[in-house]
Amino acid sequence: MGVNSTLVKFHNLSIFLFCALASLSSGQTLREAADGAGVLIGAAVRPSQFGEKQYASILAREFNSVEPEDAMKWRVLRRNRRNYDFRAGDQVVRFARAHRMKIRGHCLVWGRDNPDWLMEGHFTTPQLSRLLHDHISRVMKHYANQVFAWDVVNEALDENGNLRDSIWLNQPGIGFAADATAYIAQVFRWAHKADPHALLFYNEAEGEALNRKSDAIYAVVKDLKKRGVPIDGVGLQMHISSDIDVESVMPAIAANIARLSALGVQVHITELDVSVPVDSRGVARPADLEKQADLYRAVVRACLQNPACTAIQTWGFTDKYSWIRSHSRGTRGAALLFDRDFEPKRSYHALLSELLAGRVPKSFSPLQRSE
Ligand code: 9MR
Repeated sequence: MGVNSTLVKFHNLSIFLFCALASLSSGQTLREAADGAGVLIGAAVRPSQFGEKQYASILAREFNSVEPEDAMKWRVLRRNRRNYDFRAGDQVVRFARAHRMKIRGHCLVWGRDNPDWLMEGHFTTPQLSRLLHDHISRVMKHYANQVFAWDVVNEALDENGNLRDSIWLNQPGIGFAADATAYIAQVFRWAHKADPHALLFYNEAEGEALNRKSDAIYAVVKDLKKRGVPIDGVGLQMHISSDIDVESVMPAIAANIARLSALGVQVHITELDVSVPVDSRGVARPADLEKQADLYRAVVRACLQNPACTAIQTWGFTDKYSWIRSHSRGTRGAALLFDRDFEPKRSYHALLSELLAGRVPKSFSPLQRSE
């Protein structure tokens, strides 16, 4: 190992120790720091884990907001056509209320993860339209006054920024296949009617920086605003990898948040995780965990810089439970703030110190509709 790389490692280690000590001596949790900064810090949760003591206590201590990772999806709520099964979603609501946390709802309209009876039911357009309208109304009314913001539509665009074929758009769709975003406009209107107080979000993947996809998201939101559609925000998922170059990507993310906020919508970072390469035992290299911490820090900074970026949510919080390992067939993982033994990682300390650094005061309440 050369002298330079030893020096770099020593430098990085000192920064880590400094941040860790600073956050320990501040004695503050993410939740307290986020309350101070006026931003929501959330995590996607699995209610089946609430009985696990460490899981529940860290979640309640460190976060002021939760979102069910799967419990409010069609697959879970609509196991069969006749009944709505709110049990898992209600568990999330009970946990959040007991610990005074906000709840984001996810998600009402998505082409994926729908039950077989729906996907294979050969429904006609009028039948599908009725089914979706009924779903949005029932679910939003059930969770009215509990869920403050909903991902109404999730991932309607493909990687090139074109509308994805889906049961809701054109297979056979709910009746608007000829007019690009009209089906999105329709479901936002239904959602607003069902719960006029809820904040309504369009949630999307891979559109965080400046690229074809984020251009398309921008164009869709601009168009919806022009049509007077009640949309309050854009969810930028932020599933990113430690391989990306923090220096070049972060200015683009900040610029993207800025252009969206100029349209008059809020931005939530909805599904943040930073995956790193792992070995067969799921262990990551320290250097990658350092890069990961830098990326967490930079994402939080990009959000806090803009008063319209009002929530930062990670997709889970412990490496014990994350979608990444199975998704990457075991090659990546360790993407979250706490390790598999619930110990806070460098990324935790990076995020905490960034939240403690504070933010510009907001000009509106992030929890209410601004009309
Ligand atoms: O993490 C979620 C996993 O448990 C589910 O099996 C999967 C399919 O419903 O969805 C995962 O979450 C996705 C989220 O709902 C939308 N954005 C991408 C997320 C990761 O795939």
